[in-house]
Amino acid sequence: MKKIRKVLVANRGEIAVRVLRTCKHMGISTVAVYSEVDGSMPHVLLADESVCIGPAESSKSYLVMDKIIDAARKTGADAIHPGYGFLSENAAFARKCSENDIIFIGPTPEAIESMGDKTKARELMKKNGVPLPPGTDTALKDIAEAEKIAEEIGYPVMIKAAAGGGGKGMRIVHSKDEFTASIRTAKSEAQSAFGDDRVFIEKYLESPRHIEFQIMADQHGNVFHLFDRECSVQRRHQKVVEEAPSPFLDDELRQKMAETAVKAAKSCRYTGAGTVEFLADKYRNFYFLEMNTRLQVEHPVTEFITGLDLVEMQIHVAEGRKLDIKQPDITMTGHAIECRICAEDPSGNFLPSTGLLKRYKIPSGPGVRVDSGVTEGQKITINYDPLLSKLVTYGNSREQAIKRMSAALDEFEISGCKTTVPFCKFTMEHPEFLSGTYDTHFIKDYFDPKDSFKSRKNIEPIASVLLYEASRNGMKQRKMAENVSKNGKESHWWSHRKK
Ligand code: MV4
Repeated sequence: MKKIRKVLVANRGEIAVRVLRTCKHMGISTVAVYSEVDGSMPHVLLADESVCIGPAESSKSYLVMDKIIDAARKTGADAIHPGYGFLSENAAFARKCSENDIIFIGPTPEAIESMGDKTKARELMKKNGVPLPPGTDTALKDIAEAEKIAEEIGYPVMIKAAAGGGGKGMRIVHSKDEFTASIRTAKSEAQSAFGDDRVFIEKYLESPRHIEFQIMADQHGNVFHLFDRECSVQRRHQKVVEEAPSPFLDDELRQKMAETAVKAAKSCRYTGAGTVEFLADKYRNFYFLEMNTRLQVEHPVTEFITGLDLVEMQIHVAEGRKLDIKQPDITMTGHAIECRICAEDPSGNFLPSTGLLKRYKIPSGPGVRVDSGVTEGQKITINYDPLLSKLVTYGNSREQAIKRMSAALDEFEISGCKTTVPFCKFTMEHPEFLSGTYDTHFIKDYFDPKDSFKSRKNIEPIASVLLYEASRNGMKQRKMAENVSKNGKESHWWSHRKK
């Protein structure tokens, strides 16, 4: 057991601020690292100490292991928290930390490696009775073998890169005659993206839901789950809206998936915070997708429904403490929703949006949490991930959490770059989301940039402008708009499903 006295946060933006906050609550000294363009970022101002680690390019700063280690040694930090992204799932970095007698606040390098290689992960899951989509659990040897397997499992199939994850290097193949070309392309993409051309095949699950379970495990063999999160509102494998608990699960299925997630974590002797991702199909079967060996962006929704501080738990585990809880002590209450507020333009295919953050006024109020990584006056560039902040709301019910989210989105004032706020607002109002029956095709099926902001179909034009304006500045106009639209045609602009 080694008490951690000073933590260096090897990250930037909202997650760096979030980790620093818990360190402060725990009386732990803090060190921030920053690139030459990040000197006035909130995380630098919040930390007790800070070290410049180089130019704006991540490859010359946040991703340079030796610079992070040197900053820790120079400031006497006894632990490093990697956040997510950057070096958070880099086994070599975890190894380098321990070689320098610095605690890596995360899992062992071995756990990172076994879950990072998707074929190794599948073999381990299969051995431990964790359900997988039908397919191969080893990398394919040659195209002939691959073709035979694809025939056996039946089209459509999904080709995935062993070194991939998060959707990188994935291809859907709908028929035999597309297969050879697709495998060849998938292999060359995997080779250029990961330096590893190994691929495997799975049965493609149509319209699945993406449901994940939070895991927290200590170094004494205790593994707990902290319930589930629904992450099906995704765009090109980037989650946009997440919620906990999933509206798809009932108690029975939740228990089954939770036990499976704990089994998956135990199979790789996992320690720390991790997430087991599943896909669930419309027959309520579920399948292991991958395990993320880091704290996830969307962890605040789990913190809201369990009342736990996941970063505090990570630090306790990293100190070697036994988690002094039993599974039944971990309960879930209420409902939480997270919207990722990104500098992207939803009406421009979510392409990154840059500019100067002229106005940045965050919402607040009962059940509202904003994990913010930026301040007014800051330059938004494409140097880094476009995530500006996470807007998280909590309610005693899903409906209350949604209402609070919708109101908080109205209150959020951001100008100087486009953001995903209007898309999140669209989601909070969409019947498919409101009913909880959405799946991973939600954005593809329902979100049409042309329709949803400028003019809403089948509603009198005046009402659509008022509705749009009302959604941006307050109730009065909205009431007017709704009255007008009530007298107009009843059908909603969103009632068509594009399928
Ligand atoms: C799948 C799938 C359907 N069938 N695998 C893998 C990475 C993760 N981010 C999404 N992944 C998926 N894997 C099988 N066998 C569906 C997804 C998936 C998805 C795929 C394409 C486009 C968007 C998606 C959103 C969520 C899940």
